[in-house]
Amino acid sequence: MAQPQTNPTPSSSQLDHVAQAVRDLLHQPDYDDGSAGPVLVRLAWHSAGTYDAASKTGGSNGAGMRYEKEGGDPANAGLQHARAFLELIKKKFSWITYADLWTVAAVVAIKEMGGPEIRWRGGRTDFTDDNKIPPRGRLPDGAQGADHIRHIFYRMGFNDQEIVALSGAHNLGRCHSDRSGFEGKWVNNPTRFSNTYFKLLLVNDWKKKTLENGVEQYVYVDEDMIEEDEDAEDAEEPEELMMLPTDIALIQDPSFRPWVELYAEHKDIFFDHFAKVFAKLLELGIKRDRNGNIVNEENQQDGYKS
Ligand code: ZEM
Repeated sequence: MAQPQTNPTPSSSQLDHVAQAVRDLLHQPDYDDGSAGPVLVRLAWHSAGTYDAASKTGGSNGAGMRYEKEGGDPANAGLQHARAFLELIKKKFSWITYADLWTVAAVVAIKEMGGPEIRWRGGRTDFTDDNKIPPRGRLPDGAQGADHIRHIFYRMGFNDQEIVALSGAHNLGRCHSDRSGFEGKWVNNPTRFSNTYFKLLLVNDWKKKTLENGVEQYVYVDEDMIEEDEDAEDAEEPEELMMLPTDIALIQDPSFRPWVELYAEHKDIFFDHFAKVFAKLLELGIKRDRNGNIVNEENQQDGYKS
């Protein structure tokens, strides 16, 4: 029987160097809205969001997205950009595992974009082959509704409050038609972490729109703003904001909606709940010994030998 392997968590001075390197690469004038931050957050989320509590498989240990089996999953389209940004840091600090780097980068990025401090623990190992990578299909599909969201997130061990708090990450970044089929950003300033997403969900009149590619999403256009702009000569074109069907499900579902209302009104509560639930997300499927070192158990070693 193989001895359980452990990988010591990086020291705090080692981590300081990595955190600074992440902060240094966030500013990317030629990429999206000028920041690598949002796509780094999505990388960490998708690396962890494969977790299945029943079989204790998946999760952020392993960095399976380096392999085609997980990296080539259409659900992960676009995340190669995040991995390429972080490859520069991995080259400089080769002692850090990809699995630790991808998760800590999100925590640093969220803080740097104005979000809360999130507890992060290291010690993840990288898979050396693709045997332990779980099957595709565990990540959520934005075209679906509340039942689907619950099915996906209950599988990971989250409750309704945690689902809504996590969804607040859609304050960040945007959809790309060549990645997910959806198009546009949720909020006007998508590189600033805040509770605006929840406010917009509640105040705007969201209308279903079918994009040219046939994908359905919800949009909001401020009609007053357009009329005012017609008179203003060099006014910027107001960009249409969007919501996924799964985002709209949060205001239609009677158990999700009160959390949207709470977070829209109380930014501090949202920040506190988000910090807790994001830390929990990054620890899914990770078992630690008394010293905090990760224990790679037999069931994780065996994995999917298909
Ligand atoms: Zn997202 N997300 N997500 N998400 N997400 C996208 C983008 C981003 C869903 C989803 O389908 C999509 C969580 C939950 C859920 C981020 C963070 C988190 C996109 C656009 C889609 C389609 C991808 C593209 O085209 O590039 C669904 C259905 C979810 C649950 C119901 C959770 C939880 C997140 C973190 C805690 C972030 C930061 C982005 C923006 C990425 C970027 O590149 O700008």
